[in-house]
Amino acid sequence: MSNAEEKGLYDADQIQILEGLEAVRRRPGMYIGSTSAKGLHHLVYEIVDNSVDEALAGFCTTIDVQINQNGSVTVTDDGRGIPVGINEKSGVSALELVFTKLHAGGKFGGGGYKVSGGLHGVGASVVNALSTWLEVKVRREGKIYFQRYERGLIAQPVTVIGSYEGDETGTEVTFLPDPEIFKETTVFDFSVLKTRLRETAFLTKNLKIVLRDVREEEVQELTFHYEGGIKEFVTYLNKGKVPLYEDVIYCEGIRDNVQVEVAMQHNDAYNENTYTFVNNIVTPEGGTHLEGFKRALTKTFNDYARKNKLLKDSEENLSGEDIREGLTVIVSIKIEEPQFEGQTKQKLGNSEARGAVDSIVSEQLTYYLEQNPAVAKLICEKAVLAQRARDAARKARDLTRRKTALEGNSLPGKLADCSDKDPRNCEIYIVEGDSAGGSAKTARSRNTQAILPLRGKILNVEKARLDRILGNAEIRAMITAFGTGIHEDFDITKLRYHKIIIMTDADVDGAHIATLLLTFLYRFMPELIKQGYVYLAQPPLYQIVRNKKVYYAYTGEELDRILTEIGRDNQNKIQRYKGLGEMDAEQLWDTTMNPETRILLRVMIDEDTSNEIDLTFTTLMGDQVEPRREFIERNAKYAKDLDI
Ligand code: TSJ
Repeated sequence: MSNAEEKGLYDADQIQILEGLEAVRRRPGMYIGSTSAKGLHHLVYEIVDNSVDEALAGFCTTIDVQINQNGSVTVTDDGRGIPVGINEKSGVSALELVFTKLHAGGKFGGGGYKVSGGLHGVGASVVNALSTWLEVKVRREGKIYFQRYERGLIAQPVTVIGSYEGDETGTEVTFLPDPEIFKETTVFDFSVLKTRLRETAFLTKNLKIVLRDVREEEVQELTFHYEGGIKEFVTYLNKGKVPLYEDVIYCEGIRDNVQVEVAMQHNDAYNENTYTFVNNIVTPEGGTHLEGFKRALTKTFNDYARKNKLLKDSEENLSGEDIREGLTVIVSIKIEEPQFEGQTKQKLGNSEARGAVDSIVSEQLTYYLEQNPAVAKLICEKAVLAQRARDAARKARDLTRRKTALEGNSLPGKLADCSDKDPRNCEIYIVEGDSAGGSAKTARSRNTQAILPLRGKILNVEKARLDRILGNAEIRAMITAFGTGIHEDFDITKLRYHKIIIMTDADVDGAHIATLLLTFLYRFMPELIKQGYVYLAQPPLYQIVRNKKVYYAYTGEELDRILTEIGRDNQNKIQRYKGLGEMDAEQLWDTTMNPETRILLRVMIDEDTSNEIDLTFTTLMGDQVEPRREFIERNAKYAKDLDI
């Protein structure tokens, strides 16, 4: 081939590359979902997934992810190193193809190797196209190869930049996301990467993932390394709860080209916590793998319970829900060509996955139960109790339904309702304690502000069965006051107040009560939170009086600022508020309830992380208070500047 011909071919290739990557830059959302913070973080996962594939293939033990000072991210693994040899047909190195060819996922070239274990998207070229620059270093056969791209185009061809002794190999990729694409933000969030990488480590037994952030002087570093894989994931999820038995029950196997892993353990609570994954990616809408698991679980336990007389002949079969009460389970499958269906294309559709999970779980769970009769008995007994509670709850619910039908909208006696009947103008303050409730009733603007005082301890809905929850007076009062109904009866158009404001003391107990209330809302009326109707009132922490002028501070820093401003001397009278009850009606109005001057935090569920949120609630509803507070703060945003 002549030089010119060679050059021509190369140019043609470059044009093709250009066209492919241009398409990515033109419509980035098509390739990474969005260009929001979520899409930004997705870039890291696209790169890391390549290393995970290398680990799954058995050649990589450690992945190192570092957020650099300049905002770029470096991913390094100790795998075989991306092949650098020139592919005969295309005349281009495999390395270059990885970064320039879209969907270079399949087999390519005559070498017979795949760029991936076939499980992941292999979106390296997509990341490349969306980066201001990207650099790759490969260590192979004693040489260090280097290449640099800018906005997807080759800025420096593959060059050997060094050599080394020994037989270590690996790949290192550094990229800087392009702010022209990621207009909202190009700043990586350590805790977002932390959650996802921890999950990846749990899902890939024995793989060690190190996450480091060197942007601040104080370097943060975390290592995730779980020998037990998803078994340890279940233990982690059940932390802060009381397990019903010690073992994490584990099943694994391969059938019909579907690799199946299931780990589960019951705790003494009542919620079901099911997490399903396909090729290490969470499937919040479930699908055939989940169906297979549920079918196996229900059938295996009913068979066992009947055979061992834990369920009498006269009794009804246990329902799946009964058996899954208090169950934490991970179903993780790996499959070559996952098919996703449903509106959001998040639901697994492969029918072979149903059968594979069903048969593997049925077989191994049956064996486990026979080997562990004490555990089997505990689970069956819990399920029988759940069955009875379910009957009782159905009756309680029928009763509430009938009641509202009979009595119309009879409101709770403790509610001081507002006179305006247009929900858009109305707000309801849920107030902790009768005395604060009294002040609030005096202080309020009765036209638009309703007050519902709650007495005593608020029920933790994570720790009670439905029949007890629906029997709780405070919970019933909230349900009737809001007007929307709960669960499948929920109807947002019946909402009687467009602001539901939780007002509790500004201390640890107050934060605890707020969390309990939010948990109730999240579990029974999640749409209220999702659609932004729920707020936290912010009572001040300090009152400062100086020369008859009154100031309020909502934080320690604010107190400091005010004192600096007005002078620090003995003319200041500073009062620290411990509870709402310490304020009189006028002070309460001025500081916390007057729409002109108050601060409200709107409680929001970040849609980008809503997959994680269930996990947050269940792991944090243990007995520590601090993480809860942190959780509230993280999910509540200042609403003062919002249009409210
Ligand atoms: F794709 C990528 F560039 F984004 C990327 C790939 C980024 C990082 C951090 C790592 C990797 C990667 C790729 N790590 N390990 C590999 N392995 C291969 O590409 C590889 C190596 C050897 C062979 C072989 O058959 O000899 C096959 C493959 C696919």
